[in-house]
Amino acid sequence: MKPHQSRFLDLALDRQVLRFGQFTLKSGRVSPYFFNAGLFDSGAALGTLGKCYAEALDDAGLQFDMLFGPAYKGIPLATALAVAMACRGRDVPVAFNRKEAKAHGEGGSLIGAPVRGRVLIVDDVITAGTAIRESIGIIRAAGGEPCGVLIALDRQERGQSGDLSAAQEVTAEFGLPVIAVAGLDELLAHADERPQVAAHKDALVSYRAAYGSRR
Ligand code: OMP
Repeated sequence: MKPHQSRFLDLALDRQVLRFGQFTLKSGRVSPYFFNAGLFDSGAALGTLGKCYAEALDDAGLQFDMLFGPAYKGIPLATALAVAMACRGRDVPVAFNRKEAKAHGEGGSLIGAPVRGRVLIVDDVITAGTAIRESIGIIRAAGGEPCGVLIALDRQERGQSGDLSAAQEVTAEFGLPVIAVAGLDELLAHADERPQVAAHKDALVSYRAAYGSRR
């Protein structure tokens, strides 16, 4: 596990972004853990998260022209990454969408920099990939070309087609790399070092056996 992955998981645990219990997901699956990125809710938390995203991107070496944060949770996440990148000397344009188009004032459903060139989608978590598919459509309709997806946590669950994870399906279907700061694999590795995770390791392993990707 890389240092930024461990820092990210510790932050998520400290801030209760990562919680254990029984949670019904958008997919209907009942999960022993949930990742609520809305609880990265202070400047310090978003600052650390932004740096973790930036380090995951460095590792991946992906080329892109701008960032897109899907409403709502992706908005502060893409912004945090943009600020982290600016602190490292790259001023990257950032845009995001509204869920409901605005009919007055500047109008439209996109906010921020014009959507063009190679667009990196920045979001919180991928389970079945529905949210990512929506973003791809929004970016293309606006004239940009999605070039990849950066998420905080990859739950590494099977998508719609069978053995592949939802992230692997997005790559297979759209040719887009999906980069995650950490995945269920890293969370399980972290369980061996952090007692608050260790207590839930068996439940996590059973869940992965039921719904985890097989490749
Ligand atoms: P997919 O659209 O199925 O990939 O699921 C992503 C969305 O699921 C997120 O944007 C959240 O709305 C929600 N979610 C979480 O936020 N955290 C989780 O741990 C799991 C889910 C989920 O419902 O699968």
